[in-house]
Amino acid sequence: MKLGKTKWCLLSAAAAAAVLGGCGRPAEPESEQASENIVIGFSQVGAESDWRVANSESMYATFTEEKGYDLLFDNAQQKPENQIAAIRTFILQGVDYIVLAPIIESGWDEILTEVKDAGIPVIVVDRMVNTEDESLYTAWVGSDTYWEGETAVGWLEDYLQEQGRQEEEISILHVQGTTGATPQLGRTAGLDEGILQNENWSLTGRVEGEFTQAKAYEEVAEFLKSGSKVDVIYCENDNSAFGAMQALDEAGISYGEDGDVIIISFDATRAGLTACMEGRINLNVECNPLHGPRVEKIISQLEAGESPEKHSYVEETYFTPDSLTPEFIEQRQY
Ligand code: GYE
Repeated sequence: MKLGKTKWCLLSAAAAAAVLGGCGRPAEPESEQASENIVIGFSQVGAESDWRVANSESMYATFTEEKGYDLLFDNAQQKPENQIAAIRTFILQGVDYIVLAPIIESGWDEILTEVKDAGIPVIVVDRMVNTEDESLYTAWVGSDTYWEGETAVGWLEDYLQEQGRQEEEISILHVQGTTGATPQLGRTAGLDEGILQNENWSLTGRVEGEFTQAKAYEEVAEFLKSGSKVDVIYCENDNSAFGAMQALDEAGISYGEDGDVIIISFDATRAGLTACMEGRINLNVECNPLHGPRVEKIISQLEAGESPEKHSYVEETYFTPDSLTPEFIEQRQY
């Protein structure tokens, strides 16, 4: 069913006419008029991490022209205002669907109301939006980052117990992701709860890694200059773990299975799992970026007039060095 095409042409003409102040029907490019495809405007967070690159690749690989889609991809470069501008452009272009991977949870009510008024369904993917009114988006699919945080903390409790360190004072350095992003909120909530529950654990520092290797490296290197004791570095994604490890290497501090500092990471990308298999990362909690087919399923349901589930969570697991082999890592898609 190609309902999308008709709506797209009508809306793009109307929207563009509105912008031109109603002074006549604007010319539409040939290719747009002829398109039978479902047009998707995708506002992506950025390219800050290996996870994100895998996520973008999954969207490109799913929404191909051969399969009947036109994917308009916008990279917001980690700036929320860029996402708002991209969405406004998608409205003017009269896309059939807007897919939004929001950088942060807040600040969506106004623009999503504009999208709703334009009659375009919004599918939120990966991170969540925190809106007054849930009817501002049609469906969300992503990871349970609160589960991920709790899982990491539960593992750390067990690991310290196994090592007979359950009574020891444990100093944790926290490398946080982008403030206000769902994976930061979920993973941080797990750690905060763990610190409340274990009175021998304390936060020795909290730095902003912004989910990138470069920022995490800079912040951890700076922190290490203080000479404070660090037993655990809780990194909110693989790339920030790489940055932290780089800083530890330079400071001559050992880490991982045979080292002095326990490294916890999230994502379980190939590079992250390789570091884990080598014993450099002690725990890697999985976060699956392959959302293209999941978003496609939601779009197919909408095209068929069905109602997709409002929120769907991806099932995930976690990895430690002894649970990994090169063959296993090789066959993973990211
Ligand atoms: O963990 C991180 C990325 O939103 C779940 O964003 C995603 C996170 C992922 O930059 O690597």
